[in-house]
Amino acid sequence: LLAEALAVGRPAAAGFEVFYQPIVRFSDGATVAVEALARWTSPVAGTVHPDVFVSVAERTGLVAAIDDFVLGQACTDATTLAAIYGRPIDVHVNVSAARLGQAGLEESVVGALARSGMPASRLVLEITETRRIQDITIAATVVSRLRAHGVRIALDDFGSGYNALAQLHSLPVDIVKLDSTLTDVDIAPDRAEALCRSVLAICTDLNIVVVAEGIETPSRAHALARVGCPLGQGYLFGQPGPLHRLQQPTLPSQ
Ligand code: G
Ligand code: G
Ligand code: MN
Ligand code: NA
Repeated sequence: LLAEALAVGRPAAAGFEVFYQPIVRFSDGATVAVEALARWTSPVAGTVHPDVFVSVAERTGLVAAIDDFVLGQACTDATTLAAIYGRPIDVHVNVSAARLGQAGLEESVVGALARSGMPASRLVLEITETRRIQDITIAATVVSRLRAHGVRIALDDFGSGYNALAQLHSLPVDIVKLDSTLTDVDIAPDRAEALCRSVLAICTDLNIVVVAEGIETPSRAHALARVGCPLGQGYLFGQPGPLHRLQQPTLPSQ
């Protein structure tokens, strides 16, 4: 079904769309970026959860088509996003780690930037891993080439699964997205704070900016801000939604 939907070459016509979720600065609640997220309403099967279609797409080699659609749409939407927030903001786009070992990613990124006119300095590629990166040397080369264009690289889901400390040794990244399991101060406050504080210290040493994921409650936001985390993302600040539903979120009061 997914192959049929993508075979047409126009994912939007097959029910794909792009949602955006704000990434917020803890200190003043300002939205500094949005993450673009693929959504699919199949004309045949109805709403398909992204975890489902992304993993199917990765196993069947179709994920590049989805990633490129989201990349193109997000770059095109950058002008509207700047109008909504009153200033240019960063746009995060997910890239399957499998693509770092394949040809064509650099061309896709350069092409999407050229067609949209979006400056490379506003684009952040989030490397999302579901399997171990096959060849870390090739991946590091691709990442370096992308960074040479002025694009920034984020390591997604850091601290869970395959996204471990060793990746920071091998890959030159600009941003780390702290996985929500580490930021859950509601369940294990002392351990979560210690883990977040330690990752922040490492990232500060490496000149890497940290975004805390899964900020659902004011207590998580305050704990992360307290340990010095600059940026956060989660349902507290805004659910992923279509472009027209984006608005400035407000930080909860102390
Ligand atoms: O948006 P949501 O949390 O429901 O997404 C589920 C998973 O799908 C997340 O891990 C997210 O990174 C991934 N995902 C969402 N959109 C894209 C996309 O455009 N490309 C890739 N490769 N992964 C995506
Ligand atoms: O893996 P990645 O970081 O790309 O996944 C992003 C997805 O995480 C979003 O698409 C969204 O569906 C989900 N998400 C965003 N904020 C929250 C949150 O506060 N709590 C939970 N459980 N999921 C979230
Ligand atoms: Mn992501
Ligand atoms: Na994540």
